[in-house]
Amino acid sequence: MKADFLKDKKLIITAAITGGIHGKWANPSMPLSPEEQAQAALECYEAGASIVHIHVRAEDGQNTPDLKYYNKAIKLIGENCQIIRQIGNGIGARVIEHHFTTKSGKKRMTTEIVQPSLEERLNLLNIDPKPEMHTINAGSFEFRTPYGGSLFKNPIDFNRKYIKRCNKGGFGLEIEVYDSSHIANVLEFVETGLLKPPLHFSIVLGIKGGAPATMENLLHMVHQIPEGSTWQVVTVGKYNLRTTVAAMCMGANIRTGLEDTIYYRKGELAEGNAQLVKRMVRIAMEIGREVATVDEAKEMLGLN
Ligand code: KMH
Ligand code: ZN
Repeated sequence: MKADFLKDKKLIITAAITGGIHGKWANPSMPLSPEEQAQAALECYEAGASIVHIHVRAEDGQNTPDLKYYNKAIKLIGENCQIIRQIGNGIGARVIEHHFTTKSGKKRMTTEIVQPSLEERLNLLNIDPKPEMHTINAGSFEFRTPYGGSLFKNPIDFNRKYIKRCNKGGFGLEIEVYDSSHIANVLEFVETGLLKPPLHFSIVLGIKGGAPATMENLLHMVHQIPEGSTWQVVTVGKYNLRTTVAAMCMGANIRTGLEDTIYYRKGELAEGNAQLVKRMVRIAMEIGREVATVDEAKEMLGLN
């Protein structure tokens, strides 16, 4: 589709408040407990976000597929405000430390990341109370992080099953694509009628193993998504702000939050998620993009 930067569409802001891997060791303001997440979601909602993208953590601060944390976070967020709750179905990964002593007696440590099983991911569809949206990840690739890499498995049969159950359960879908091949997978689902447009894409850039964060890659991928889709760019790492602002100028929605960037600017950690949302609202006002309310976002995304 064309990047329709001349259309006056309202801007949907998603706050990805926690993320699946790094914790307070990376940024002390990262909300980890359900209570902290509910507070962060409220602050982001008050700042202008209409969607909160969620991953949860156990008491040890590590990622977990345990529904008790999801259930609590979803409930508390819903009690605080009307924000649309979106579950990242990748769940995330646990960082496991391996300590050892070298032959010369030096103490060393390596880390590896361990991802949840597909069964644990499917179980997210049983979160109670029900969130409004789920995220699917449209293809498999080797997801490499500073803590280690592992295959991020998103087989076509798993996605087909997940989408079928989302359709049946009345959940909205956000579709994360990390490369052009993932868009091709989505188009197959459209051809078979499993996915019905308009679709809602996140073009994810900057993850090692996926497409690098360049404007060429962004435009190349935007041009492949079906006409009438909504989209946003999710850039992990140092080009997060530039590509997000570029996407906003191109008529897209935007996502911000500590999942994607722990920094406010180079060398300066973000004070929290709301600070990042507030900056996006200021930029939107400067370029004449009106921020969508939750009701407007629901209408634009076809949510009940
Ligand atoms: N941090 C994202 C790029 C999901 O939400 O399901 C990967 C992710 C996927 O967390
Ligand atoms: Zn996520």
